[in-house]
Amino acid sequence: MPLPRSLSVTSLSGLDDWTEEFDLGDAVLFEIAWEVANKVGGIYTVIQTKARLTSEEWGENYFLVGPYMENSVRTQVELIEPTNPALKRTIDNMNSSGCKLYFGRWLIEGSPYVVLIDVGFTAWSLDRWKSELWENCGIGVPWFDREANDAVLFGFLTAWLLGEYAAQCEEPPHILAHFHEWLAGLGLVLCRQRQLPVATIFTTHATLLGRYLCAGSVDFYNNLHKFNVDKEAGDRQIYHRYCLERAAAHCAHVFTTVSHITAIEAEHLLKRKPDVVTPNGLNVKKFSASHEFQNLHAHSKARIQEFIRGHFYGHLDFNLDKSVFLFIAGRYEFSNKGADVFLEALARLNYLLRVNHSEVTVIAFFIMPARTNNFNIETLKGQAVRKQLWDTAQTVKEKFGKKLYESLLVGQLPDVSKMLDKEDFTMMKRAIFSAQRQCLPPICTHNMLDDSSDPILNCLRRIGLFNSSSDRVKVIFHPEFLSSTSPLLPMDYEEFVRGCHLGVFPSYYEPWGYTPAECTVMGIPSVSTNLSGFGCFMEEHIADPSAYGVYILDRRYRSVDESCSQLTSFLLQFCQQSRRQRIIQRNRTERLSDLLDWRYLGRYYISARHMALAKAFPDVCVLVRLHTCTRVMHFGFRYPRPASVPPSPALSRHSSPHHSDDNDDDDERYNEDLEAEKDRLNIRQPHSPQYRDKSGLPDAIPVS
Ligand code: G6P
Ligand code: 1S3
Repeated sequence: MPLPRSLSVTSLSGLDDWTEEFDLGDAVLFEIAWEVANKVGGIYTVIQTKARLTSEEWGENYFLVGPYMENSVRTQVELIEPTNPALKRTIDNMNSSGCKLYFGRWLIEGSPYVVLIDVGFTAWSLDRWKSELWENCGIGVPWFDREANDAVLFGFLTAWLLGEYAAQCEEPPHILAHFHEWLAGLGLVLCRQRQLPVATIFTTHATLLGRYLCAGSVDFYNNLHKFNVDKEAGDRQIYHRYCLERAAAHCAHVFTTVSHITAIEAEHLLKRKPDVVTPNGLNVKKFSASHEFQNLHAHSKARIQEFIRGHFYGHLDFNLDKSVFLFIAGRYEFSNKGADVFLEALARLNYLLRVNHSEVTVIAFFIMPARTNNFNIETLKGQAVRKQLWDTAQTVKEKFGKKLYESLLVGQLPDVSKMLDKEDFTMMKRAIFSAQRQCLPPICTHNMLDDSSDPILNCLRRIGLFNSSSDRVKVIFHPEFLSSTSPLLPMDYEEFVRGCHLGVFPSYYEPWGYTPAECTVMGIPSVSTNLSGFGCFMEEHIADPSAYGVYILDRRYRSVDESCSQLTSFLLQFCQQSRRQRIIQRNRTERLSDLLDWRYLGRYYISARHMALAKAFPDVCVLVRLHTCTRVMHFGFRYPRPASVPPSPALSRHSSPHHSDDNDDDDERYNEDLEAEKDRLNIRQPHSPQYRDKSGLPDAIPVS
């Protein structure tokens, strides 16, 4: 049931008080992105997870607009007739003018309506539209850039859709169109150029130049103010894309981005300061019993352990129960995502664990898609050998069990030496022989197409991590996203994350960074950086992030070498934690999930929408304190240090744990800590009004 769509908002935490009220009436919200029902990267996650909240707010008047991708539509979208009469006429008119638009419900939480545009169907208009773009906006798009060509088609078609919709409405409509990222930005530019009655918002999730510059060896953050942006874009042959992005940012009534760090970047590279920072949220699932996520961890970990047993067959000379699973995952941008720093830290960690004769073994997973031609034989064989050993053990167990049972039935204790016969031993020996291996366990699970030039593989060759017996750090590179239907590791990403111990995301360029955020809501500790939107956000709102399992690496004020050392020290400390310490830390991590829920973070989107409506339709919507529009907003709350952590980081056992598994005193103290923390939480229950800040966020102390 949609909520009444009144735009009255008072006293949002962190936002200035503004008390205007206006009725949305016939207003409709179009949210436009290339990743609507089309999974490419993080923007898909933003839109998909936010849909429920936005649908609740806008009800029948919320439409997502994206490209028509047959495969995704087949599995994710139920095609239906448009419910809104004006939109139905719009789609019919466009379809009878040579376009192909589909209407449906996207089968995700909130089941929002989607308008999907087949851009290829209208490719015959590309040249004409490109000329128009050149004549009206002075932006020339070269023929060979397929992505930019798609952006042109998508832009013209979305502008056509909005213009046609406006024409089909009986009363002058109040249309709000929210465009995400440069690929969708041209639609916004055309709306303004054609003076359509549309309030526009442009959100950038990363700047094009930022991404390109960081991928090279540039000291990006120290030179932000110095870049000659036109030249840099031209040098990288992305000038036309850059123009589209910059035009969208400048034409928008309201310009937003996902973090403060990207706001600064946008100000320098796009030459407009964002009006609002809209941090990315998630749909947080709360379990009724708090230990349930811990059970899920144990369950998923057992499945990863099974995979490890197969992968390392013949070399299982380490204790799986004392193994720690680390992982990095995401788009394969080697240095932007910090895979370089992670690998270097792993090499150093390997050395430290070896010289300290540690019993801990670290298994580091790299889940980053690269060009492959399927799984390699050795990896598949590993799982087959494991299965064979398992089957042999089951057969012998059954025979053993039967004999044991028969012996008990006749009231005798069995003669253990006769329980297994020669045939059983032969079978077992054969299984053991077939599990011998002459080579080292593979690093990579797939056949890489660019093996000799792959940055991860080359780095591993240089630092000498080859999964040899003496290595305490083993590496598995899975160059494909995970899937529950994989014959190798049949787990989806969420299950995999839950089964790991620590996500490591030492990114250099990361406007937000969903991966550590996802870890947090699943109660899995993670490493992020003070150059990522997420890391900065957590640093701002948590007094002692590492105590909560949110390790923030300094990549801003330290050299690469120093950052590697810091990461090594985080990892070493993490490896030295006892199981009990890890459990306590996971509890704390999970407690932060409210902070990342769209229920709270969605307010920044609401605020951006208000501003856009107030700017575009000043006669109907007036912001009493319009100056809020030009401020980058801040939250007004901060999570305190957990009660059990001493105030000085030097004494903080949780942020710098270095205790052995056998230390009962420590375990005892941790237990007491946990109890103390529970007490503290009881007096600060979510429903206890004296501890609620204006945001309504539980367990948060307002900052004065
Ligand atoms: C969860 C489970 C425990 C299990 C633990 C393992 O907390 O509830 O039963 O012992 O995970 O934790 P670890 O950090 O060693 O994987
Ligand atoms: C971008 O995707 P990316 O991984 O290329 O957008 C994401 C969603 O806003 C953001 O989390 C990420 O940092 C950006 O880099």
